[in-house]
Amino acid sequence: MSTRASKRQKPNDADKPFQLIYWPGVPGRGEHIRLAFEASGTPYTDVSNKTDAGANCVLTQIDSSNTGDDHNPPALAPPMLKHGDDVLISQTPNILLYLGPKLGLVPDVNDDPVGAYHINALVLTALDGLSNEAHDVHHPVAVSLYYEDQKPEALRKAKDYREVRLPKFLGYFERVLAGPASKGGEYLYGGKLTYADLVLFQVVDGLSFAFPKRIGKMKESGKYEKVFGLHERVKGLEKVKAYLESDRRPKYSEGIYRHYPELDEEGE
Ligand SMILES: N[C@@H](CCC(=O)N[C@@H](CS)C(=O)NCC(=O)O)C(=O)O
Repeated sequence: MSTRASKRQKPNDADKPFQLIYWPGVPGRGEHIRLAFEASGTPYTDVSNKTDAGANCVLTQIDSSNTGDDHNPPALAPPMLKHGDDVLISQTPNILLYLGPKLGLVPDVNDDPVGAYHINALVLTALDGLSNEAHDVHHPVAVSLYYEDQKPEALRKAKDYREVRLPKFLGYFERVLAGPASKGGEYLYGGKLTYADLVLFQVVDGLSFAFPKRIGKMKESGKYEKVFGLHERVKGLEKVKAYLESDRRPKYSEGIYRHYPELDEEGE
């Protein structure tokens, strides 16, 4: 076995420094990684705190001349996680899958060998419908075009998103919380906080910023009580609360969750 392979199998490498590489200025997908560190009280550095240097760090990583190194393929897009000097991984749910056991945000593999896969499925589902699709509402034609250049398509997509997709996905998570595998409905899986709860918190939070009217009505309907209850519960966790009140929490603006009032209109 090579030195590197044995290093990779070291059970506890959580003492190596963690660095989040993400665009400055928006919560974005980087927020899911920040929340995992913050909620678990894990020290990390966040290059997006330094506006110019942070953007340059991302640009260097995604530059078309970057072919990666002997162990790490290059990443297409942020977020990226650097762990020590030798690990660089990308893709939000993949980074969370890597961090989960190291940060104590999944059940112990010896107690529950399948738990991490359930948590990953919940996260992939939340990101599909409540993050990626939420982004596509304001950019339904092309990421490279301005919102104003795809507004008619965005209006059509927003109506379907509000009326069909949001109820479907929030209804799904309501069922997960009502199901026996949640062990009581306070958290999504196994009766304890996992990173899937942090992801659901963040997507519901972002949607509440982007679609305040629609989410307000869904809250009032009482049909998604458990989902909104989880949002409040996670928001009130001591470490999460302290983070949300700190200047480390970026404000919503021109990221995945954007508030365009016309995309939140009801009853047309
Ligand atoms: N599936 C990827 C998506 C990554 C992604 O789209 N990142 C955005 C920032 S949040 C980006 O810079 N994308 C550039 C592009 O898609 O061209 C993930 O979850 O990490």
